[in-house]
Amino acid sequence: MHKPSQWRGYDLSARRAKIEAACNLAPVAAADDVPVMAGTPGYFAFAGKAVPGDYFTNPASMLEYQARGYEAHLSRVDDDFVPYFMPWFGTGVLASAFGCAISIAPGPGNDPAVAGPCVHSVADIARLRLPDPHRDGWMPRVLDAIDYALAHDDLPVGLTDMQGPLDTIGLMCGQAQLYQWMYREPKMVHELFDIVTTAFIEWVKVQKQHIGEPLDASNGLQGVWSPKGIGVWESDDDLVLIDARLYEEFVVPSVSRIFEAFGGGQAHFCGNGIHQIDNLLKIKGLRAVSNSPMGNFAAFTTLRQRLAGRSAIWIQDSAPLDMAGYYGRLFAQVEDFRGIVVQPFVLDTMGMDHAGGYTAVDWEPLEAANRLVRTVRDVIRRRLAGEPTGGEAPARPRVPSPKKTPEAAQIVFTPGQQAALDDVQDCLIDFDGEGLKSAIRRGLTTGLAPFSIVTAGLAEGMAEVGRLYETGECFLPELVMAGHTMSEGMTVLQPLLKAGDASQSKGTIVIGTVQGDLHDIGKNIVKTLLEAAGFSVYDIGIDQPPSAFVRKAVETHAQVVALSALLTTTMSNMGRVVSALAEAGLAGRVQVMVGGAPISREFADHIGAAGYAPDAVKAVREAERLMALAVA
Ligand code: B1M
Repeated sequence: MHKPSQWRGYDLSARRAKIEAACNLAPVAAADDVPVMAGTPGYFAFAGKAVPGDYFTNPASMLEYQARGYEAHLSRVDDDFVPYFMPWFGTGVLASAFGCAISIAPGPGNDPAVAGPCVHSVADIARLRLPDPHRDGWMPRVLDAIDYALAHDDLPVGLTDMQGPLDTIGLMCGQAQLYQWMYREPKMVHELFDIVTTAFIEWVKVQKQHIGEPLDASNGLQGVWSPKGIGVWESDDDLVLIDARLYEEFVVPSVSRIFEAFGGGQAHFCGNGIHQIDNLLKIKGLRAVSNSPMGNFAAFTTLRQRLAGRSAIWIQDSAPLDMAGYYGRLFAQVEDFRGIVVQPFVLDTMGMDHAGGYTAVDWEPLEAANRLVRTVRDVIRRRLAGEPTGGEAPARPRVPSPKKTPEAAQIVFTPGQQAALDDVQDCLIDFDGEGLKSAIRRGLTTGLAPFSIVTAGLAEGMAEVGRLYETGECFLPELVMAGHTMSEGMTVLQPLLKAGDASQSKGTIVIGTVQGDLHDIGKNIVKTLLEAAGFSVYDIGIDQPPSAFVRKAVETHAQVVALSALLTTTMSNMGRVVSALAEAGLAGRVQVMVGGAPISREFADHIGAAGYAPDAVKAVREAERLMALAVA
């Protein structure tokens, strides 16, 4: 590998040696032994102030932006960062090569991402072919950027973003669909993992050939120079969404294959993945885990304790606003800093709060980076000296069990009816669609009203699944499967409800993700559960402007418009939809419900949205409440 010891006069070898020691789990005697590197400039466009408009279309522009940024970084920031050119084209390059369209939300500060699934059926899977990196999707752009950088600068060049097979297949199929197939079509999903894993390996090999780096080391893996033994990086963000059994069956063999091909590797995820620790340790060749704890100090402590001595851990949060408080709490219980690499991204306009949320900042990134590095080293120094770090790990609030709904609590059922309702709930929780239909039919023969079967049977079963979801005893695939099973049961009840007493409990909902935002996993779950509960739902997709919501609401005579957003930068677009509905004369007639990780009831109040739900289960109840409010 071409491994210059200097770049533009800055010595890189000591930095590399430090990272190598950490990755080899060498003992840490002093704070300075722990590599600390602040990622500036972010190669992301997200929250970037000065990313050029032609960043993704002109390799010269990308190279110039990064090289200029790294030079400024090296001259000002006293850290262990090893610069390299990151051919960054967002998170959908591999999926695009299988046929997914890529879109870049309009406006500055947006990154390319998959615009929607490209696999809709089993037949689509049979048609998939291994991509040609010189022809398919956005792969040629990555290779062009690599070649350009090598020809025009002596900056080392690293790999593009590498979403792993789980994330990539989620993007290709849509996560909600994938999770159902994991249960219903496991053989087909194994085939999908097989072809995507092969494509992943081939894609990394082609990039490495162009770069001229060995298989088992890299100039750069998502921000970090990587020594021999860590040849590849794969993002496994969706591991937080699925349970350990599914991950072990589908993902562990695939990631093991990848890491074996590159002499070892590093797996990344954001958030709390402690339910997957045993699985991570089963991955052959796992040398490092990169994690954004996102303010979950207890989960990080557990992860750290379980990985200690077995794998390095790269901490990859966005830079926190309260640096001393954040790292004080994060490291409060770390006994041994072996294998720890601290690698925050200092974004130009966003910082992270203690809860992992993002808040606008007006800091000068290089000043913030220097402050961050000094703070982290000081916290580590205090911890090593046995002094308090200023952070006691707080107890995380326990999720309360849901109370029975008033209707369900008030109605008294005969023993036969109660037995039928129990069967309905059991079948729902077991994802047994056929059994559920039979249980519903049995319930009807005991004299149960269809609406009672919905509220006291299906809704109670869903509430139980929701409770298990909130307490981490089940995960998204199970929520999706329960929603799907409920829809199957509803096929028996729907015709009866149409003629019967519960027609007012249904209504029309337009749902979508707001402009600038391409996240749709949560929105799709909400949609599934709303449909399962008997609403007519029109899904207008992701990245939708206010006019699209208004148009669809008018066309479908919707009573509720449901908006989802995952990015702090796109939350404000929800307010624009509220205004657009008012301008179209629909205020009051159409109620707005908002949701998504950064959204709160206070925010909903602030933008004038009557409805808010923190999760998909509560979204159904909230939609029912809003239906009653919508003025005909
Ligand atoms: Co993105 N991403 N992402 N990402 N991503 C987050 C959200 C982030 C927190 C990661 C991080 O910083 N560590 C961060 C956002 C920071 C912020 O602004 N607060 C982030 C970022 C920065 C980005 C990019 C900008 C990264 C980049 O390219 N530079 C980019 C953005 C592209 C764009 O949108 N323009 C990006 C891209 C992606 C992927 C494409 C790779 C992928 C999305 C795939 C997809 O959606 N099809 C992705 C993913 C998967 C995530 C994480 C890992 C998971 C999000 C998720 O789906 N959660 C996330 C980090 C994390 O949380 N661990 C992250 C599961 C889902 C079920 O939860 O959507 O909250 P959620 O839905 C819940 C509730 O919120 C609620 O019900 C759902 C189920 O209970 N709910 C509603 C949702 N909508 C509702 C509507 C309602 C009611 C309830 O009524 C209408």
